[in-house]
Amino acid sequence: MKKRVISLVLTIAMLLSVATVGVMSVSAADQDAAESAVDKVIYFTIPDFWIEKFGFVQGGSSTTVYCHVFQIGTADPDFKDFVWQTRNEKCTYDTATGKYQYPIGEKFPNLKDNADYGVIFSAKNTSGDAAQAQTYDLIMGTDCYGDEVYVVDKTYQNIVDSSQVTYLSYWKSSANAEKYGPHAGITSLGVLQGEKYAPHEDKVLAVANFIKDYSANIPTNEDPQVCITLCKSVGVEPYDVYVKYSTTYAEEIKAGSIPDLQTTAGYLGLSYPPHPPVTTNGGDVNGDGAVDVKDATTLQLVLAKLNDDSMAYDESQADFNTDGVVNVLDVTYIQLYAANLL
Ligand SMILES: [Ca+2]
Ligand SMILES: [Ca+2]
Repeated sequence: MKKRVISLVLTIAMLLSVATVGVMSVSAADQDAAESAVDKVIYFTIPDFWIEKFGFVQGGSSTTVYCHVFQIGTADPDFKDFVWQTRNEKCTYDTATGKYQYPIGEKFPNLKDNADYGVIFSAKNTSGDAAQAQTYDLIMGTDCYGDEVYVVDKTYQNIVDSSQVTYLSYWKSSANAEKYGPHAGITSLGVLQGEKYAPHEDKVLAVANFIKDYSANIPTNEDPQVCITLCKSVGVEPYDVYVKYSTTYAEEIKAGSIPDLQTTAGYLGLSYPPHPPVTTNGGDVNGDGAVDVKDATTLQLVLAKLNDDSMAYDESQADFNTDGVVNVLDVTYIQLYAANLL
């Protein structure tokens, strides 16, 4: 009985939504035009603590606000970025709303829905002391159009230029705040900074790039080593970083302009040449509740056909490395596992 009531409600809701779509489609063309003019704008407000600290005037002629848009990840040849704090990056102040706005749809008509971008707002006094402040890299997608960026009183060093202090900023809409945030990046010293990777970004490549670009900053006698800690904080497997590095930068490695594979394996705490990580399953071959060296011994005897019927042997536990066959590799991996080497 209850089920029927629910489905009736759903049917009514569906009818209503169909009706609404029907009405909307009449003026769809008009709406599209209006949308591109009004909604493809992003908003910004100078935070009070910037006004106090730097002497900015919200909406005042002595202060200019700029919006810098950049690509994250794969370079799109259609993307043309503007020079920092130049005319095309200027925001306008709307006295009605008390907000700065940047016409992103007009300045960047070719941004793609399935690509990652970043945005930095900055404010500058154009008269007097020329004080300026800027936000830290904030990830942006085309679904951020119409949303507003706000600043919090928390700073990071600029990843590219460590002499610059930048303030963290976020999107106001909760959906955008969930998806996009202060961009996670690796500093030249191998420290993870920021909060999020962009939706289409390759985290494994980011760590590989750190090794390529900043090997001079990687001490080899530290424990735990920089790259191993970095893999953990970024959430990637050292082996995957090794593979990405070796395939992406094969030419540079061959030319000797960046660390060779043996050095890189060392940075990542891998043997050389490294083995792919093993997925393990089972292993309690003798069924005594633990996976230890006794299981390796049992499996060895079974494989050599030296076991007798009195010996406990559970075949379902024997393919320890999950490669589909039971053989001497499983003995080896159980031994490594028992010695805490896996
Ligand atoms: Ca066992
Ligand atoms: Ca196996």
